[in-house]
Amino acid sequence: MTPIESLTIPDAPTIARWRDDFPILRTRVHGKPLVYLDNGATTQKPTAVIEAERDYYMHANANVHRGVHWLSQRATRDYEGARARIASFLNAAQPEEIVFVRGTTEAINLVAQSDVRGRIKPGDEILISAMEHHSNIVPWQLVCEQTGAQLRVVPIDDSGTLDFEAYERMINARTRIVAVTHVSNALGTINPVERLIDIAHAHDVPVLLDGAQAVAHVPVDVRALDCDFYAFSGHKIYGPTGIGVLYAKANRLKAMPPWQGGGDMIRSVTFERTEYNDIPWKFEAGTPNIAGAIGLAVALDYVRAIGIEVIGRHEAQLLADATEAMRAVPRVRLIGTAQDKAAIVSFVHEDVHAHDVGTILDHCGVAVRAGHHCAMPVMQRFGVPATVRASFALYNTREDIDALVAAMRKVQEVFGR
Ligand code: 7TS
Repeated sequence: MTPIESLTIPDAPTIARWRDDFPILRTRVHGKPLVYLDNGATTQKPTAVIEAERDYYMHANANVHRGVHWLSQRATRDYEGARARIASFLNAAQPEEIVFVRGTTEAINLVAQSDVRGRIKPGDEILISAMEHHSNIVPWQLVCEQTGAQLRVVPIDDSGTLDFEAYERMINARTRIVAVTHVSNALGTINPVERLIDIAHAHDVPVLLDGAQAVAHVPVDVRALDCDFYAFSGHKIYGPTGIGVLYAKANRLKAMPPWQGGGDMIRSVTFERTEYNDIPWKFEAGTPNIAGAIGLAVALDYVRAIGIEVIGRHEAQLLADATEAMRAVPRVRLIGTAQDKAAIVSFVHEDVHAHDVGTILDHCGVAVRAGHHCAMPVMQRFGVPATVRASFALYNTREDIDALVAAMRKVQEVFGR
């Protein structure tokens, strides 16, 4: 991989060209130009992705894996081709390690129910962290309720950094899985996933990484990481909603029982006995989101063409600039100040509730998320009901940060003491 230092920061004309790829960025809201800083919730889509979905329905729509006719064969080729491109993006060993799901949430539920539930006993443990999104908490709580296993939570410090020593202490012979986020959606923390995986594997414990906030911002090589499972959502990496990926090592997928039953996941069915399909189709019951899979592959091609390291470099600059700018805003306190961070700036105003801040920002055309970010335990850890979160993507600019800061001045005017 090219060292990040050797890459130049993309210049303004380059970013302007990227922005042109995203038609929605020309929208005006409340009479002002849209400043879209809610990329942690979902990213906008480039024309290439929108066109790919349109093209599929215009010229290639048919069901997959079951038609002798030309269109069905074409749809199957495009759908399976998308799987191969996604495998290549993640550097998976083979396309069969890519299971199409609705998103990160479904991927984690699949692993919880199919892989973990069957091999976990009362008194066994599931290890997560204190910075998880609800979708990497609740599926494990369900497994615990179903089996009598125990959920254990690795704490984080005041900067939002994982307590690595606590992690080393807490993993033990009863741990059946480690499930941690690669990047925190509420704090921006990038976890030291290589080290976490090394230690888990030394204990023979498989690791699931929640890549929802990572895959669009940091390079992900599942083979270099040696993670057992990697989950992400298409819509957070410039792709469509309703499509996501569970990467899993082939031998794990082979050993896992199906999760949902139905068409396409079988080889043969009688009332006495059903033989299941090979991986990954064993986990893809029913007609899949064909257009979504194709759109996601195009989104990943788009990211690859720009280069994830180039995007990372640009976003690192945005993070540095936004952090400095927000630190200078009176009465604002940043929540999440880890050393290693993705471009997410979460903050509270000491006198104004996050929802009120969000509303004023919206009136200024600035879209942010205000709330608990589906990470209520993170809010509890920091003793706040909610934060305002500005989360950046490749098309954001220094001007977007200036607009955010100007809108914060408006907050001060309206609510300030
Ligand atoms: N994991 C993390 C770390 C997330 O940030 C999200 C969504 C999910 C899982 C769930 O992804 P889904 O596509 O299955 O819904 N996070 C956010 C957010 O921060 N604001 O809105 C959704």
